[in-house]
Formats: sequence, C-alpha cells, structure tokens
Amino acid sequence: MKLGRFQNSAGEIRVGQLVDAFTVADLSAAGITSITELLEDGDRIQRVEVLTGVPTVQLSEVKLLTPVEQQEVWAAGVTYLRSKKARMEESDFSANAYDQVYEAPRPEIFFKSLPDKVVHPGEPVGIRADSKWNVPEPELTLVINSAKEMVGVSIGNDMSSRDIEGENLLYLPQAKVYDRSCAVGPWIVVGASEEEIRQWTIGVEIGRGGQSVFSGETSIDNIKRSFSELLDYLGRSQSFPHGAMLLTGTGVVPDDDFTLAEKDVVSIHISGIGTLENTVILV
Ligand code: DO4
Ligand code: MG
Repeated sequence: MKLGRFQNSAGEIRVGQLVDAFTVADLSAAGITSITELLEDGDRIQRVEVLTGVPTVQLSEVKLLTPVEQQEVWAAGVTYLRSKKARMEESDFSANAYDQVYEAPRPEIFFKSLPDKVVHPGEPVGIRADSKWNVPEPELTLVINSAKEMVGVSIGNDMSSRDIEGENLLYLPQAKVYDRSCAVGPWIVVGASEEEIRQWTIGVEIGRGGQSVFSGETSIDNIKRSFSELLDYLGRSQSFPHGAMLLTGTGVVPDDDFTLAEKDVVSIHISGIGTLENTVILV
C-alpha cells in the first residue's frame, strides 16, 4: 500500500492512496486527514482497505507533496561500502574516521532536516553557493511512528557538498544541512518487510539539458546494517512524539569529477516505491 499527500485543484492538502499509475484515492474524503495519525494506528492497513466509495483524482490534476508532516528527518551515513570508499578518497583528513565508523558497533547518524524544510517532489533541491562539489545522495528512508516501530519506507535525497564535508569532518552539518538540502517522497510504502525491501534496487539519474549526465544503481541489500540496528541507535535516549524519518545512507556516488549544476534534474528511483524527482537551484 502506497500512502502520500497531495494538494488538489482547490488548494487543499489531502492524504492519498496510490491506486494505479494515473490515479490517487482521496482518503481525506473518508476522514483520514493525517498520515502521522494513520501510522500511529496498529490497524492502519485494514483501516484503509475497508474503506468503500472513496473518491479518486487523476494524478495529473494534483500536486504531490512530501509525506513528511511533523516528523524530524535524520540520516545514517557510511552504511554502504561504496560510501565508505568515496569518503576516504575525498578526504585524507577524515579517512580514518570513515574507515572506523563503517566497522564500529555505533553507526553514524546525524540530524538532517526540520519537517517544514523538507522539499516536496517536483520542487527544487539546493546546491550551496559556497561549494564547488555537490551531489545528490539517493537513500531508502525508514519511517517510524511514536513507538519507534518501522511503519513504512519512502525515498530520500540527502543533498551533500562533498568539498565542505571533505575539508574537515567538523563541517559535516554545513555540508548536509542548509536550505533545500533534503527531499522526501512522494510515497510511503506500508506493509513491506525488511526481507522484501532488501530485494529492491535504488538508483539515480541526473539530467542536464535533456541529456543524462550520470546514472547509477545498487541493491538495497548492500546496506551493511539491519534496519532495526539503525533504528535502535536513532531511538536511543530520544523520543519522537510525531514519529521520524531516517535516511539510510547512499550506495550510489558519482565519479569524483562530477558535480551538480543549476537546472539539473535529479530522479531517484526505488523499485518497490517509485520515483522522487527534483530540479536543482543555487541557494
Ligand atoms: O559522513 C558523511 C556522510 C555519509 C552519508 O551521508 C552517506 O553515506 O550517505
Ligand atoms: Mg547520505
């Protein structure tokens, strides 16, 4: 089941269930007005499945929104071997830290975005004006409720400035957290197990002036740590009254001579979820 949010032609924000490639069911017409509240309900799947007569809308007539409502967005890093290698190559200064965190019991987890700063599908993500080396990071995103149970998965983009990150590890928050540095959506898939999700692929394609300038793909199963291990560390000594999202790290890194440019189009695809597409602007 794929849940999301959309803005209808009257400008109203609605909760939706994807019906097929062209149609979304307006769950708000059946009284479901918050994804967060639905994800709190242990009977969430059945609650949607028993609904009858829910009106549907053409996807072409709505604007899809991020499913993030009030959830904090966090991110894990160096969870794929490809990410560890790329970070070690980008920085002599920090290489040892990346090497160690890949093997260490405690994963790298950092705060990524306030909920109201998350970029909607179709809106621009940002590259920093003071950075010369910027990349998207396509990441499977775990969705948890206030009980810290994994209740779904979505698609995230952990936009990153590699020159700032590579200069000094202490600059990581500046490389990762700035205007328009995080996009999530459009759908949350509920009801899929970790075993099933690990059979999916994640990929990114970057378009420039109508041409593809980078594409890459990997298997979700290349994530080194289990989802429960990542969520265990995220939830230690902190509570999430509205739930949270956890981007799980990137396993697709463009070659070192690649940097994003204004007007690029970033399309992130996860086989079991769909596509998150954003253009790029300078911020
Ligand atoms: O510490 C660097 C960031 C790692 C990251 O964001 C990733 O591996 O996806
Ligand atoms: Mg990342």
